[in-house]
Amino acid sequence: MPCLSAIPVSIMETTYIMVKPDGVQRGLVGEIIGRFERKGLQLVALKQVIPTEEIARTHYAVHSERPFFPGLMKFITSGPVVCMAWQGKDSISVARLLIGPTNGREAAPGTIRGDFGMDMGFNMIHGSDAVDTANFELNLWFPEGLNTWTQDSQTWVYE
Ligand code: IDP
Ligand code: MG
Repeated sequence: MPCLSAIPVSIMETTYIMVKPDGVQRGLVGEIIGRFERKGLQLVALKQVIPTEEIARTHYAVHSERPFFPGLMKFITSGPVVCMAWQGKDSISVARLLIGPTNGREAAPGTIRGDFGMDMGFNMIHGSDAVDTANFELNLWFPEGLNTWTQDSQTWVYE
């Protein structure tokens, strides 16, 4: 008998994705949204905001003692970001694969950072890294809540 418990269980998740000010300034919003759509993820919230110092600090609180933190705050509050929530099986890790590693110079071609990025701070996009951080970030940026809707094409995305 195969050991079924060894098979990883895929669960429906929602991840917080944000196009950072450099991605918005460079006109990459449509390109980035297109990649998430084409992958088969479902959009459940979307808006453009100019982050306040307070929301930026809360979002990146885990990095508050790092030397790059002041620069990161200046960057994130410098202009509009595009906030999104994307739903799908394992959407948190799937999104991180689409995004690629932090430094664009080390990110593989085919990933968003690998295709468009050349730096560490200016890396165009944020994606939640775990279920608890995703929930924290979704509540922070979307206190109004997310949309619940049925996307008919999802029946052709999952077997
Ligand atoms: P991640 O976005 O790939 O999860 P984190 O390590 O969580 O990367 O860092 C959060 C953000 O802080 C990065 O996306 C990047 O914009 C910025 N950052 C991280 N490390 C550096 C650095 O060494 N110099 C400048 N900015 C950095
Ligand atoms: Mg991170």
